[in-house]
Amino acid sequence: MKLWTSPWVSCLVILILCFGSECGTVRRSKRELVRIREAKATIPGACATRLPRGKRSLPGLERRVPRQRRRSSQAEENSPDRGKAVYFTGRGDQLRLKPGVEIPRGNFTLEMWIKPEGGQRSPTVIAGLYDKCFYASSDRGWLLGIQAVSEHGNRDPRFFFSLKTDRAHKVTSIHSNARYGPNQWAHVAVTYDGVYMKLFVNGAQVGVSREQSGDVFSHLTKKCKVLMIGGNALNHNYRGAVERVGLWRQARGQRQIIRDMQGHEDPQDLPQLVIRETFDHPGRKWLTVKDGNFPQPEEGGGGRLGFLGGVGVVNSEGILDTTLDPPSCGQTVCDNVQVIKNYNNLWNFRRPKKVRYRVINVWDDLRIKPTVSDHQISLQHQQLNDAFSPYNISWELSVHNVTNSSLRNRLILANCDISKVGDDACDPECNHPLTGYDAGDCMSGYRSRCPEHKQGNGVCDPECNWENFFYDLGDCCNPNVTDVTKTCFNRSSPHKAYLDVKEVKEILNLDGSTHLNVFFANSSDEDLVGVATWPWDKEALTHLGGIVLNPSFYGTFGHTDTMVHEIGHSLGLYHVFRGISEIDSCNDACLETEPSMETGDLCADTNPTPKFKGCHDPEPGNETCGGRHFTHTPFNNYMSYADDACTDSFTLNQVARMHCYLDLIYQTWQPASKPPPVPMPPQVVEQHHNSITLEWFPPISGHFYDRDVGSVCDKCTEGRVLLQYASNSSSPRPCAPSGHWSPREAE
Ligand SMILES: [Ca+2]
Ligand SMILES: [Ca+2]
Ligand SMILES: [Ca+2]
Ligand SMILES: [Zn+2]
Repeated sequence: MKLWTSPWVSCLVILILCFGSECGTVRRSKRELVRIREAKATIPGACATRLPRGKRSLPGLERRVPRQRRRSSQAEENSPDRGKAVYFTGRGDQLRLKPGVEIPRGNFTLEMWIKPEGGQRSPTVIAGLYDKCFYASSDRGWLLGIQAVSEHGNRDPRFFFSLKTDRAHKVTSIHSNARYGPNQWAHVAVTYDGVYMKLFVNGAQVGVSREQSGDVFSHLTKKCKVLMIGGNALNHNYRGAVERVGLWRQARGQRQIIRDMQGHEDPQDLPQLVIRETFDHPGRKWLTVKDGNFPQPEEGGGGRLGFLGGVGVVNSEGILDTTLDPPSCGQTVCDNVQVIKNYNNLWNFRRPKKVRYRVINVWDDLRIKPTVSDHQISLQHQQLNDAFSPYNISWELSVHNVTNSSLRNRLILANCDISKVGDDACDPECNHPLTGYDAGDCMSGYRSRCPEHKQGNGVCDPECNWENFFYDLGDCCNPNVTDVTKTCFNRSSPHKAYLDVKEVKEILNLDGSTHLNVFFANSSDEDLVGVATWPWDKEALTHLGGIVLNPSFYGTFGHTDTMVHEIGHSLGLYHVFRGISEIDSCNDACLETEPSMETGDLCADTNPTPKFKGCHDPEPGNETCGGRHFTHTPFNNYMSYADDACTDSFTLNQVARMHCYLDLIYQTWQPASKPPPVPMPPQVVEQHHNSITLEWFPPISGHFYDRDVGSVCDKCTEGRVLLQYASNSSSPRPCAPSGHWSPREAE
């Protein structure tokens, strides 16, 4: 059905915040047959914490914050001196602070609300302090602006804060952690306290440096300093709105900045305030540049009322909130209900995907004893593809052979962190004869006697091989006197008889971005059959990612579904019993009472079930959060704990999740790299009597498909804006007798 002839539609491409789990949690799932042991422990040197399953990791939480912090907070809207937003055109409406105002020489804070348009040049200066006397050192002072971080074209533009004190030899620049959102209001603040320079966006500290020190300038050069907003003399001008600029002679702390952002003003702070510009009378404190004008009030600024268009939430500026939040029990955009429904309902999201995996087979130096046989590899490969091919996922095998007796002959502990060996607490996952029973930790009460003459006598004496005798004064870790692969229990010795999986992965150092790597661990713990890395783990695409399998449960009859199960975890699937048996408390956001895409395993087509190994519904038991009878439970599902004879399928929701994570995280494991899909249809964000504005969601990965530099913007108009025009559109609403449809009907 035709709509009116040529309505224009502007394409506003809104960028999404980073999805990466920069500060992600390290979580390991395993298909243990007996017990779950996932103690809380801090991984040294990383900001990662091991959390019990069912608990959310940080990235999901962090990503939800910006929406709450959007400008529309009550305090801000009601603040009497909120002032008005002015619009800088980028052409001759920059402002210079009048000479009478004393610009802070030392500590300072500059903060403001801004709504930058897309397609700014790099760099763009929003505000800056310049030196008009010393042309040779024109970079003295500081700048707040927008700069492309990528070297190719104008990609990945971010807010930056740069500073060069009069004494410094070079400039220091810090950038925000993610690209800016065009046409979205953001509160930006930069502070300097003589030691630290910091950049805050929407109240969050996103950059810090201590490269500069001391005052920004001295008394002597005071008269030379010029503060400008909206651009600079080099025409690096800013296009977009600015509101409520504050300049302080102190480095404000994060808490104060958040209060400023919310519009609260503490009268005690006011002596530190140099300027609070609300743009009601800009001519009082500011001068225009030569032949320039004052920036005009923003057209329709703040007054525009948005409306809901489908799933996206449109804010008061008529701009979609394109951050697709996961439910509180989820982690990423692939846990968003609407996204997964689209993957579920639209076949083209689930088009066949071929994925590479690599089996790491370690041999002894004589090449006699592989970790897994060719027969195992081929049988498992066949079974793997049989399991996944009905769901349009196929696996491409490669085998990486490593010849290394020292690795082959050592015990590899799949789930024991090496730092726990000999830490004076018995850790069952580290308890094995070849670790000397957790270096004695699991032998409490056992006291061996070691005659002094045997210590360090060049023979490894088992009765002396304990930590308190320094492992027989080194005898038992000396490869010249003993078979260290049997006797060396000292975790700090390079000859120790065991390794943890992380050490093995470090030694092998195999790229995790090209293949799903499959490692083997001859675990101490016969119960442990596999460990996987979640797609949101920060290791997922590194040499520390991949899955770890017990070779006895790999390519052996009746045990081939273990790998299917572990790969399910790698592709973002939880255990079907997560919502009942892997929750922290009955208040846990993941508790699954009814099948739901927002709780438990985030799949509505797997009924809630407790952890259970049988091939039938579990008998009524004592569930902590209300004793219930679980019926039609998904015991046949690969993500249950039933054995191979029972498991045979994934559900449609699970398949949607796996395809989504393959698009979101694992593009590089697939030989045919495609542009990441856009998970949502465009939404109507604005309508006038003869036009509507649609907004497109960004691609699911947040990364736009790379084209050759230079060709990206050949369709752009001035100012790097891309316009798209619709020539026809349709509506399910009936046609009015006049034959004309209003935009209302095009929603
Ligand atoms: Ca221990
Ligand atoms: Ca000895
Ligand atoms: Ca479920
Ligand atoms: Zn599992």
